[in-house]
Amino acid sequence: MSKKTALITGITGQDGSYLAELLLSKDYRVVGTVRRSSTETFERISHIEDKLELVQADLLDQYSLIDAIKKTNPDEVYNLAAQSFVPTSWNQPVLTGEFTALGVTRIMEAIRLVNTNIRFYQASSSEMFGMVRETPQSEMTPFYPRSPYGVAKVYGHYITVNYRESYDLFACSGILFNHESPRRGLEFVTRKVTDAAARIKLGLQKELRMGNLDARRDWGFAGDYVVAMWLMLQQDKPDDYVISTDETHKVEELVEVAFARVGLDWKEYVVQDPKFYRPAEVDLLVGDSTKARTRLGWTPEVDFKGLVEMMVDSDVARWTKYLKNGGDV
Ligand code: NDP
Ligand code: GDR
Repeated sequence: MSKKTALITGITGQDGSYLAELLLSKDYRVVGTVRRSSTETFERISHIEDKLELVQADLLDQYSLIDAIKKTNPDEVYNLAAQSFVPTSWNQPVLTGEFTALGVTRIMEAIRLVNTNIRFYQASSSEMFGMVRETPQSEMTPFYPRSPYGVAKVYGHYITVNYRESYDLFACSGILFNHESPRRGLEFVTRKVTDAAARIKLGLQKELRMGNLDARRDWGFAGDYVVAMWLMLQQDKPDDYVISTDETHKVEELVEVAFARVGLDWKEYVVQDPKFYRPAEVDLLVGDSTKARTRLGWTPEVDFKGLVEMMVDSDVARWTKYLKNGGDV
């Protein structure tokens, strides 16, 4: 049998890099879309770049998406690209809607025009549950998004469901709860905390300014979550799945575990700063991933403490190398 081809939008992001590694290990031909920038943002895929094909495309540009799909002829398309940082969605709500909502329609239109046999994965989010209507949250829980990002993801989810029902596309929406890794962007809370704990331990930073420490999230490991994305596209029928650890922890616990890993008491370093509070907060998220566990046979392998410690250790190693090399990472 010939190799399967997967096309990943957002390959330069956290999830794109882990998914590319997974698919390469399964002997896929892996194509990623990248957008033009004055400096390359390929840090997360530099270790596998020679095994990937990269094509230029932007979620804002319909023709570039059609062209990318036509030229590369994928069996599977994973739409991971988005404006993914919740606070930015209040500063750039229209752009967030263009990327994160309408971008999904553009890529599905490209699939519909080029080849309706392509299997499609949409990166939906637990942020769609927002002010939660029930706890824990499952595929049946109504949405109540609390940010322009969450609203845009609800659109992305429903357009995926609608194209599946309108055009009989094999289109799946993965409703993924927060997932993190040493490759997480530095502005997200987990990485902000693990990076700061490492820097404070090594004398590179004095304090950590934080927003709401009472928010609760269901945090898992990105490497586990990309397996669920792939499994969704290997089933007989397309469907939507919640992917989560089914455990919730406060931001305060995250800070405590991260600082404890480097032998520090977080209370001596963490300062609360109104700048990091959001206009509307999502207070509590905890998933019910029973459907994914029973139908896909998926289970996460890394737990909360293991995840935070993995990230702290990685940041300590990175900054230790920086200091050893006289300020060059
Ligand atoms: P990242 O922010 O790390 O990566 C986002 C990717 O999207 C980058 O590759 C970025 O490219 C690309 N991108 C942004 N805008 C455009 C555009 N206009 N055209 C083409 N590419 C674009 O996100 P994650 O890897 O963490 O998340 C992947 C997806 O999953 C996102 O859709 C996110 O919203 C969603 N999600 C994430 C969760 C999480 O906890 N991580 C949970 C639930 C959903 P560039 O490098 O050029 O900026
Ligand atoms: P989230 O992730 O908004 O859940 O979206 P983030 O890590 O940004 O925030 C999680 C919670 O931590 C609280 N918080 C802070 N957050 C940040 N970034 N910085 C701070 O200083 C800080 N202090 C407290 C927040 O208020 C929030 O409650 C992520 C993204 O990856 C989305 O793309 C994805 O869809 C969802 O997860 C599931």
